[in-house]
Amino acid sequence: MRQDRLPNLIQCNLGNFQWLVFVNLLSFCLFIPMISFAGPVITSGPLSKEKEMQQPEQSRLNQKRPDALWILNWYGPDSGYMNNGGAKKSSTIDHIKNATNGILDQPSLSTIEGLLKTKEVKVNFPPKHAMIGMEGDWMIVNLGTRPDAAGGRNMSSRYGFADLNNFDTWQIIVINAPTNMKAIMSPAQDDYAQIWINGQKWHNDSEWTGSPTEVDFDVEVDLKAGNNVLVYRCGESGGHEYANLHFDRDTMQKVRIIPDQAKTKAAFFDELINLPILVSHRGRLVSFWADFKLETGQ
Ligand SMILES: [Ca+2]
Ligand SMILES: [Ca+2]
Ligand SMILES: [Ca+2]
Repeated sequence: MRQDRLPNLIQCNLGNFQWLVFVNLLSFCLFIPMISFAGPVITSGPLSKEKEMQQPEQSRLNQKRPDALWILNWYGPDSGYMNNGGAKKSSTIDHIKNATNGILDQPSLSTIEGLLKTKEVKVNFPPKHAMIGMEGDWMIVNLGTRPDAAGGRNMSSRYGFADLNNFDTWQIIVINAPTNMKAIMSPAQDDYAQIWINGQKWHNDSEWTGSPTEVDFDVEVDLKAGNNVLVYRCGESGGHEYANLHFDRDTMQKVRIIPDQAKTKAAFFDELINLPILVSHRGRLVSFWADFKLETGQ
């Protein structure tokens, strides 16, 4: 039997409706592998010390995701680190550590204990590296109404500027998870992204992704029951500059992320105190503050 006759024979033996069902079924079967091979998820994190400044080994996804649930409200220093000499040159220096006399550093800032220190601890960038108007305090960092707001320059716009170059920014969220769980974290940055969660580094990518909604790597991360702190540093050299991030929709249905409505530092810490009651690792219901004392042994 010639192969090109096969569809005709099938069509003869099937009515129009069955034929439609057959075609739809075939399309669906072909679509499943397309979903499976959408791109690899990085599952090898967190990064070991030796790999902290290395590029991901996976190939780039290059996926534009305008409809993802981009996180637009963050918390962070009231200034970027200016005159950084270019994002790559600056990337290996822990400016948070230098600006807090070692009271904080980037990994410890991504812990509840470190985050609470920002109630008091100032970030003192030397005058040459401070933005105009910097007080060294911490503030709500808003990226605008969309991930591609401000012409793809939300590292500048969050501080009221149009288009700065050669600087680093840090932005923080707290992710309140109901249980220990995995989540898929997806950054879109220009230029250099470094991300820590709960004291460990999970992502390092020295290259811009291509657009404010373009994701190059999906990274599986561990969230623990209760509060998780994520610190997202982005280094800018020139041109566009943005630091966007989303999680998978399943995660977003389960977790609560702050800052939510907070417009001030004080309101952010009010949101932190009022996060949902959690089950501690000792198996009893405790409030956030009791949980914090358990974890820190206070
Ligand atoms: Ca890309
Ligand atoms: Ca850039
Ligand atoms: Ca710029």
